[in-house]
Amino acid sequence: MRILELDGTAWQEHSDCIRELRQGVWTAVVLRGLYSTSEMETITERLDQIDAANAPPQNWTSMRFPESFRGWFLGENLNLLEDSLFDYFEREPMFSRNMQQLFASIPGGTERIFERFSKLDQGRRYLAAPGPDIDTRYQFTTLRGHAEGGYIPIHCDNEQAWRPSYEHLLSQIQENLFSFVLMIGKPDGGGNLRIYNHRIPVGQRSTIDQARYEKTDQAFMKDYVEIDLRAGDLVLADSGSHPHEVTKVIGTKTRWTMCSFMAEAKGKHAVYCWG
Ligand SMILES: O=C(O)CCC(=O)C(=O)O
Ligand SMILES: [Fe+2]
Repeated sequence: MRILELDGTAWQEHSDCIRELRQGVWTAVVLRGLYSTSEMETITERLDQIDAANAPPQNWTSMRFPESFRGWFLGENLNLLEDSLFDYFEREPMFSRNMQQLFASIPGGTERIFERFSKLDQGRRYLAAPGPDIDTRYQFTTLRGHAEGGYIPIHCDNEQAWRPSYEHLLSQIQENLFSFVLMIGKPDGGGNLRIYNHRIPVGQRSTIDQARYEKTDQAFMKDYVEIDLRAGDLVLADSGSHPHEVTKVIGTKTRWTMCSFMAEAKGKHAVYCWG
């Protein structure tokens, strides 16, 4: 496994590193300090407030992870939606407005992320995946809170695409998914992204259980890297094919992140994002 760490202005010399990530040269690319600590403190305070009183006009749609994960979303996670996507696209404009308000006063807002990606991907455009009707699009991300003891168990993101809610999106994208995680509010401990040194190529549809059994469970579970993000750092990961998990959050501070799934458009002219 190879992790590329880009500090300061080092990213300017890596205009091709996201293509390399998709090709398997890198398992993950870490962008240090994409936002400043104080910018992330501002967002964390706003999120804690939204969380304390989720009331109009900040009408966020929220969803929960399965109960034992002690996590929730602001915005809607495609993986957990019903196959009909009933009303989902109608709620997208409100979601985008809420995201804009959340990042108000932060120069560039969330566009800072996608502009940087574009520069690391030979100028490819990054945008919300187009929906089934001409003026619709997918919600481009989700925000996630994880409380004390919260976690995400081991999985590969490509598995999501087998769900009925992905049916339309799959007709728009190349099949290997990747993702980013922006650390907004770092918990006191834990809550790290742990990536295992194993790759399940897209299309293979073998399960992580099979991989664990083949390598022996112990050998598999010991062979990983943990990405330790500070607030304002972002990781791009080949999370479609690498098994990964989020380790348990320690302490009472909420782990706040923003996370999108991404894939090249069918014609490879752009990269589509969704939450
Ligand atoms: O929050 C993270 O670090 C990873 C999230 C993740 O793996 C997922 O939502 O699929
Ligand atoms: Fe994941």
